[in-house]
Amino acid sequence: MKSALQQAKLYGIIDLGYVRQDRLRETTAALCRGGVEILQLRAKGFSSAEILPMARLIQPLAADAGIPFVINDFARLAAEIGADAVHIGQDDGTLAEARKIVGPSMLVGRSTHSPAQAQAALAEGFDYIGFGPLFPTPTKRGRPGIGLDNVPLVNQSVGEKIPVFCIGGINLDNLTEVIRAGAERVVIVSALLTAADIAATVRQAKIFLDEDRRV
Ligand code: TZP
Ligand code: MG
Repeated sequence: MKSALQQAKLYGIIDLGYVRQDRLRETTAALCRGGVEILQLRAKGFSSAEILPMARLIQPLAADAGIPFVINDFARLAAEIGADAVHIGQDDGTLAEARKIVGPSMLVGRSTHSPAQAQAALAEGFDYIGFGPLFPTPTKRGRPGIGLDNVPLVNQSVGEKIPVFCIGGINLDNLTEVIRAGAERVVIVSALLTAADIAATVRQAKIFLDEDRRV
């Protein structure tokens, strides 16, 4: 799964703020059919016990697609279900604490909101980072957009060692601008989950990211 992570340009999230529980399977299938290259389950406000059956439902779809399956926030749950990765924020403790729970081989990702946090996550040994929110977003309320100015710096300094996924307010209308600013990999949440045709929107996002790969 480490090599799948290295290749991945488009990271999708099943966010329970946008996906009804009775549509988990079909929404996940659409993201996978479109070709997301990593899949996270993010369920703010839900307990680990509530998330467990949802994780078990969609984990096989990610496995069939051959993409890493990531649990947000809950390291113990990630370990219990044998997820490929756990993703933790700035307030979710250290990498060493997470490693005690998930062991040495699970991928561990970190949310970062500034170049200093991005560098610190690299130095600590995280496997990848999210960098953002680039733009203000209803998916993560209360956080200002950090803009595009530091994208080249972080993508070069950190991105040459571990994958850097730009995140926050990215959609098909601004993806080209984000790529031109220096992003090579992105996380897109609401713009995929609220699309009329999720798989087609994923495909279009990948076309933009692949154009970047060719130039
Ligand atoms: N972390 C930083 S921004 C964000 C998270 C989880 C939300 C991104 O969602 P969207 O809908 O693509 O702006
Ligand atoms: Mg968190």
